[in-house]
Amino acid sequence: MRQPLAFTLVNFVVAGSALAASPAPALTPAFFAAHRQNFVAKLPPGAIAIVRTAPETNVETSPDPYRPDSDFWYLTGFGEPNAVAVIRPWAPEGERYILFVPPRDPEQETWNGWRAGVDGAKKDFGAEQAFPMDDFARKLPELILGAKSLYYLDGGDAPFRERLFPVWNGLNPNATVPRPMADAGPIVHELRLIKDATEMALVRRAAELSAEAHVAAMREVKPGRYEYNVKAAMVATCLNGGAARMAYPPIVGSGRNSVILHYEPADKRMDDGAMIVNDTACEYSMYAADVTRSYPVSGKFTADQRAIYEIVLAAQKAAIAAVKPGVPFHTMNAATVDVVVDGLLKLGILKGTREEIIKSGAQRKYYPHGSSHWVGMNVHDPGSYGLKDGVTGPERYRMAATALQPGMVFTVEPGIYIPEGSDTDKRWWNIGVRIEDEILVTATGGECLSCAAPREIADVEKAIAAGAAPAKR
Ligand SMILES: [Mn+2]
Repeated sequence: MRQPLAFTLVNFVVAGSALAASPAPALTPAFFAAHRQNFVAKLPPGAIAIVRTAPETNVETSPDPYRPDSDFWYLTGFGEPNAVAVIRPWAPEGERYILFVPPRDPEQETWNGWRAGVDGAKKDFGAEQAFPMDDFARKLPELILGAKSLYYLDGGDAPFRERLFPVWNGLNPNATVPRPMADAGPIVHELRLIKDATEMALVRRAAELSAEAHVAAMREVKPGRYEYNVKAAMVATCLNGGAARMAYPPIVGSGRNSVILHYEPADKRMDDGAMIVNDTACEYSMYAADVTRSYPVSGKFTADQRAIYEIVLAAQKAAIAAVKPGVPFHTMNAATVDVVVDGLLKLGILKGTREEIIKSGAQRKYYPHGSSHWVGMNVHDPGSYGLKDGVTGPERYRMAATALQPGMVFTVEPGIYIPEGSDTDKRWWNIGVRIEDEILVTATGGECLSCAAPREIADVEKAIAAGAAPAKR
């Protein structure tokens, strides 16, 4: 019989695909202990942290395997639902790290999988103490006794938080204001922003596997085939490479769907002459990738498709070239906007001067999103962009002030989308192009993790030509 551990921790130590270059590192309890140590170092003296994982999913709510909350997993490595971590740095040794977990239960395990149980939580996950989850409410008052402030994470389980607060405030029934408490999210998210060596290897693996999937997808492209053939090639490559799931719902849109930023149905026949935007990537061992390629169904760019594509590619390269430690996050977006505006002016799709257009934001008609976001355990990782309070909408792209540091990972993904009916020559209609890669900040610049997916026109055309198989449904 397999040990319970095999379904929890080892669940994330998936054997590397034979195809991909970077080996997957083994995740040890020390990896998570280091995250807890860094977290504790950021807590104020006397604080207690209570961290809940994500609510359980089932076949009705998600077709994918259960995914623990990213923050909870980052701190614990514990992959089962219905668990809570309690961290009390000020308590005596042996009472500082406590896990509440689903207890061993042969009948329940037969339905829903192996459990680590209370013993496994101590032995395999480093908990100094562990209890069945059902004991949490009863033990909570004694655990919070002596804590000066509460740092919590509810893992998306709002009822958990609502039950927690009255207990915390109930410690002093005479208080007229709530006792000090804060969302622990910003602290964990700041840590997650800088990837350690193991995390870098996982992000790299997710990006490389996704790049491999994009090559496989290009081989599926041919007039008469369907968007779902492209999507299926992506999903097959990710899962064959050991991904537990996709990093986000695949976006494969051709023709008029190529100008929809988040087109999900993938049910349309791919017609000769149309462009495809394929924004699809794998999640590997809890780390996401985010990669987009765009190409013509015919396998050969028309002059007009090429003209738009070359602007987007030049914009992406300009932004990647600008990456280095110390520059503010908005640098990449500004670099893409300059190139996109200049390119659209040259084609006559925008009119005026670069300065006027950027000031009025007129380019947003065809380039409506920002160039970059953090990537990590989540595809839109929650690290801070260094925005002042109240900055919303497209201003965010211009104002993101966080200075780049080695170990940060983000996308560079300019795009141009010209919907039918746009105020342009008809020949541009329904051309959508987005090129997206993941960049790791190094000591000297930016390293593209996903650029093994072809993006030069000649390379893209070659990759599509390599898959001249007969049309299928
Ligand atoms: Mn993205």
